[in-house]
Amino acid sequence: MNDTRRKRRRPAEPYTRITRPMVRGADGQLHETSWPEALDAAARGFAAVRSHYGPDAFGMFSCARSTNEMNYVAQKFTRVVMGTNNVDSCNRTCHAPSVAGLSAVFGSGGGTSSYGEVEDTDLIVMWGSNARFAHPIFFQHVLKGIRNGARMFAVDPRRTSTAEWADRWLGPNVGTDIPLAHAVAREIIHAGLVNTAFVERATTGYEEFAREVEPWTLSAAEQVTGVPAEAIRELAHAYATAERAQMCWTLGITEHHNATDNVRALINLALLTGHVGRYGSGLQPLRGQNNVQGGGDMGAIPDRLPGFQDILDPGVRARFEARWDTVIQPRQGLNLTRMLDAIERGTLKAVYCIGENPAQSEADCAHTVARLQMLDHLVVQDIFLTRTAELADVVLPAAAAWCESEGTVTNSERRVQRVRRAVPPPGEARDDIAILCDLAARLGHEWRYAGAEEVWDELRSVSPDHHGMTYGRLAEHHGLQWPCPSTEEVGLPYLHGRLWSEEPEQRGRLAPFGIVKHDPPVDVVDESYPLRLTTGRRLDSYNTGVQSGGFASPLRRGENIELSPEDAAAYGVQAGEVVRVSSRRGTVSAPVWIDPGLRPGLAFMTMHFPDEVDTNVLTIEATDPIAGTAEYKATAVRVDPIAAGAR
Ligand SMILES: Nc1nc2c(c(=O)[nH]1)N[C@H]1C(S)=C(S)[C@@H](COP(=O)(O)OP(=O)(O)OC[C@H]3O[C@@H](n4cnc5c(=O)[nH]c(N)nc54)[C@H](O)[C@@H]3O)O[C@H]1N2
Ligand SMILES: Nc1nc2c(c(=O)[nH]1)N[C@H]1C(S)=C(S)[C@@H](COP(=O)(O)OP(=O)(O)OC[C@H]3O[C@@H](n4cnc5c(=O)[nH]c(N)nc54)[C@H](O)[C@@H]3O)O[C@H]1N2
Ligand SMILES: [Mo]
Repeated sequence: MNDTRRKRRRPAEPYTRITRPMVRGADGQLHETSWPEALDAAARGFAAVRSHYGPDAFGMFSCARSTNEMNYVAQKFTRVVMGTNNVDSCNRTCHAPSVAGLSAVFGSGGGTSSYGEVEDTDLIVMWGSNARFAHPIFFQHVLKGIRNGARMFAVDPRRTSTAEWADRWLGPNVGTDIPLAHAVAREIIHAGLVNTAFVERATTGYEEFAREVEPWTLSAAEQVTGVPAEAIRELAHAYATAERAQMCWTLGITEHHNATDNVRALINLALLTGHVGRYGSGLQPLRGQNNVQGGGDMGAIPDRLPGFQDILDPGVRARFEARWDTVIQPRQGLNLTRMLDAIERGTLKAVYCIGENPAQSEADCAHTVARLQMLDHLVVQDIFLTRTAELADVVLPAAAAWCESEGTVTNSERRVQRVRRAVPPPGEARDDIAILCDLAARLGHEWRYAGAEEVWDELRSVSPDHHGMTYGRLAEHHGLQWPCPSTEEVGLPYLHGRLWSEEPEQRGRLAPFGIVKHDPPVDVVDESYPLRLTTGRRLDSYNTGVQSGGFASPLRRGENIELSPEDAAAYGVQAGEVVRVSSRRGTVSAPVWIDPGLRPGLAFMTMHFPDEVDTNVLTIEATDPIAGTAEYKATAVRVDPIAAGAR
């Protein structure tokens, strides 16, 4: 197996913005060209695939860093111009399990609380979330909450920067969150701390749930999770007796092969204690990219139309068909994971990839690159020449939505906010929506949007949850939270208050407990691969490093394989020494960093520095069957010193 893939740039050489369109020539290289030629080439390829193989041979990867308006147009392009529901985004790699779990319980995938509520709560649980690094703005609210007297528990295998701020740190073994949550639930039940009024009024399936968690005594859970029984007991009592409590989680919960079950296990705790549907108490999956919440809300996912409306509902489809003058396929499309599978099966032939870098961000990325190379037609629209763009037939230079475009984005508290064009895009780079519309026109659909606001007003006309949010009102109120069905309303700060209603008919559909079971990570730690590698983020870098790699930072230390002091000693390796890290899929080399926050047997890497180390060469493609999210958080690896002569 190859030791890191072919290097295209020198590590120190930053990505530079792309300013002219490019088309792959007969010589196999990408060449700069004019916009009309690039758009013609892009459209020609899509038309050819559509006519030879049918609509479902097309797939759209939409951009969670761009605006709501762009995501609305991208999914409309997929459904109306190409005639398929194969549209998705990076939500698949992170919080799709949160959306699946919350939707199954509450009928809606959004976080239930507002950021401000963590300032006014008694207990904050950060479960599998390193918000101090990954959600620094939200973390400011957490710090205010702590200053106001809230206690914080952090649940993370690593003693993270977030854990440093917590009153208590629980460090479970990777992939043991269900036993831990079940033991918390069992302790709450046995200590008589269940909120029986809420359970009886608002939930279903309690008896079966209580039976399911019964074997998870504190000591049984201690054995599997490694968390001392007393610490589990303390978390259970703190959560159940708090007047108000916020359960926040992120990828430590969702990047697992059984992630939707993990999410259900945390939701169960809120149902048991009534910590949902009230001011100050709620469930917060802190979303990843700046507009990943909005992308899903806009229908840039395979199972929902704009306004998170179910594609399987004939009434919903009929309304969109009338509005768009089209026929929508009465079935869910493929999610990103399944689209990649379909490329390998030979049924998906063309991909339009907007602001996504799967060649680097997907688990087992060497496999993903091989799949992308099987496509008949790959169009990449980005602001930088990414690894994925380097594989494309056509590259279209986009304006950066966050500072060069008009539109809106939606954050984890469901707040829709305006973004504005502050600077012009470089060179010939163009707005994502304008590019999409030019391609639609070449494929027979003339959409004449005068600007982002017109797109937004079309969305408002089809999405009841967004109806009351005009651009004028968004500016006036500094953003509004959905649902906001009329221009008289300011949106809901917290969701599911209905579950507390005295009137059965106002409670609506009750919230079911999830009956979920422990299922350890797929990539087994054994004698050949004795270390558990988990991957994640650092404060100073962003995702695949495309946007953060180009700027010098005294903080940034590049990729490392982070080891506990004990393991470094056992392997006889020093800090800074370059070692080989191997998994069952590949090998990379990285310098050692010694982190006393890691326990023996646990290692950590990021995915921020592809030119130094392609971490996803190591990770496993095992995916959650419901959400399609990969188990990035649990890889089995081996660390080998590089023999002096071979260095
Ligand atoms: N600075 C910075 N901020 C970012 C990003 C970035 O790249 N850089 N990316 C953005 C994106 S797209 C996202 S999705 C978010 C992600 O935000 P986070 O989810 O907070 O980030 P991660 O570091 O990936 O993972 C969080 C923690 O999960 C822990 N963990 C690993 N395995 C387990 C487990 O089995 N159980 C539990 N309980 N915990 C576990 C890890 O040790 C890690 O500390 O951040 C967003 N914000
Ligand atoms: N090992 C490991 N791998 C992971 C994860 C992990 O924890 N561990 N986390 C996963 C997660 S949560 C995520 S979200 C993914 C992230 O995976 P990706 O979304 O593939 O990675 P990003 O680096 O965020 O890429 C975003 C792209 O959008 C482009 N872009 C930015 N703004 C705009 C715009 O306005 N318009 C257009 N057209 N393009 C724009 C950027 O240049 C960049 O190329 O990685 C996943 N991969
Ligand atoms: Mo993410």
